[in-house]
Amino acid sequence: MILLDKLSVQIPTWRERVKILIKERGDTVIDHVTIEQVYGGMRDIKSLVSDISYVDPAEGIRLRGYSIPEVLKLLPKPIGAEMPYVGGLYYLLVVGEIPTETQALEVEEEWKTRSEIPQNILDCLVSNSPQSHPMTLLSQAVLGLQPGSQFSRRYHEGMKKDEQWLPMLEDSLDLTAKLPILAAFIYNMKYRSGATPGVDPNLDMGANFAHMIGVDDKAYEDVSRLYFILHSDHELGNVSAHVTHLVASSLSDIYFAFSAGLNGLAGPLHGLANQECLGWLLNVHKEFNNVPTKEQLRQYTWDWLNSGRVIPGYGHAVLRVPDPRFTAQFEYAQKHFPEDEILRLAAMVYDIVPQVLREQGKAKNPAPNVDAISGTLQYHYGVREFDFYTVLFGVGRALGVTANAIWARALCQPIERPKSLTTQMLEEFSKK
Ligand code: NMX
Ligand code: MLT
Repeated sequence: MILLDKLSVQIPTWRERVKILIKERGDTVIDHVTIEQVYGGMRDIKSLVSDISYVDPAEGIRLRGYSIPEVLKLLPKPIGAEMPYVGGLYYLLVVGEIPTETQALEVEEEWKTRSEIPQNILDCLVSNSPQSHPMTLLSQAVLGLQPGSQFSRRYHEGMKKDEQWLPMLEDSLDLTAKLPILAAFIYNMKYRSGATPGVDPNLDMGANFAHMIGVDDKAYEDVSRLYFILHSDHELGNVSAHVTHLVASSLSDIYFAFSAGLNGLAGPLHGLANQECLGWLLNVHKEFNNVPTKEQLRQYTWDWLNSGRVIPGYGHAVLRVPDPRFTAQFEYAQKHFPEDEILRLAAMVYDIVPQVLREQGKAKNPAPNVDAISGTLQYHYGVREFDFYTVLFGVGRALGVTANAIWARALCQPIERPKSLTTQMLEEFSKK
């Protein structure tokens, strides 16, 4: 299998590289930490390593060193498609090289062989309350896959530490193969009262997802590919990636770890902001019975802020410029459906909200993040049940966190355990 072959060659060299770095330069100081940071959600403290992606505050994400425009340009695409194979993106994240079309297709084919979902998991999903949020269902379904973990089985049989990445790779391929199908099942069960069309062996992952939820539209196939690629990774400190990494560091398998990561993604300050954001846009539209004037929108935004709430889709813990993942989706929408009313509203929000946030002077970054626009694309193509949007984020995020998890095992990273202090200790530190 292509990823296994590539990793088997790369891992010994990386292990040696890290070993030498720690041995010869392990005492190098890379940061200092303030009391404000300790109380402030550990913002900017450099304490994690990931070679899968890096977020530059002034530029945005680079996946394996490639910017979003480069990723979208360089990855191989299906014939006639505007957006690349998701399998190619996974190859890039795991291996660190832009794949050929054959290599991208090998990942896509590998996923097809692993796509079957045990019936008991589907039965369990069906037995949920109709009120269950789709993220509750997805997280539960991922946990339902846990008994199939090869990592867990091999660990309990007895496995050497330096072999642990092998079953982590197997589990990661299984999980990323099954997730789009689970997501489609949840969508069809909740909103289309019916069975999920099976995986079409002639379609790639993005197109298959569109097919499975009944949106047989070439443009939506591209939107799906774009969506999963853009949401895949955002370095290691964001809640969903960090939680997954933290849980897996105790040698929990990827099902335990990613289910926990999904629970973090379900928070409104993180992935759930995409459903909140579309809800916000639709509320504005409803309130003014149309796209409002700029003055009306400005006043609405102030009233919202003055009621103590955040504007979903704006601000970021690391970024200090418009998120390039926002820009990629915004440009796609402007190109394909410039007349759409919700898009026209989102464009006006992009104009007004940063001005208001700047005037208010609280948010360190008044610019839009990935969630400010993603729902507008989904809504345009008919996926209008916006409590489903964070599930889409989760399907994408699995690609990045599993790539990180494979490498964390490959480099035998230890259990994560930062130190906590008491307030009194911090007070004493501050007097020194
Ligand atoms: N609307 C109103 N106030 C905001 C916003 C916003 N969009 N962004 C930040 N602020 C406030 C923030 O609540 C804080 O207020 P206070 O001092 O009263 O606690 C102040 O500005 C300083 O916050 P920052 O340091 O700029 O932001 P922080 O790093 O703490 O949080 C977010 C980052 C993303 C949680 C924050 O910007 C936010 O709540 N945004 C809206 C929710 C959102 O879009 N989340 C999705 C992020 C991307 N994702 O997918 O995960
Ligand atoms: C993400 O994609 O995880 C979000 O932008 C949040 C973050 O990076 O902190």
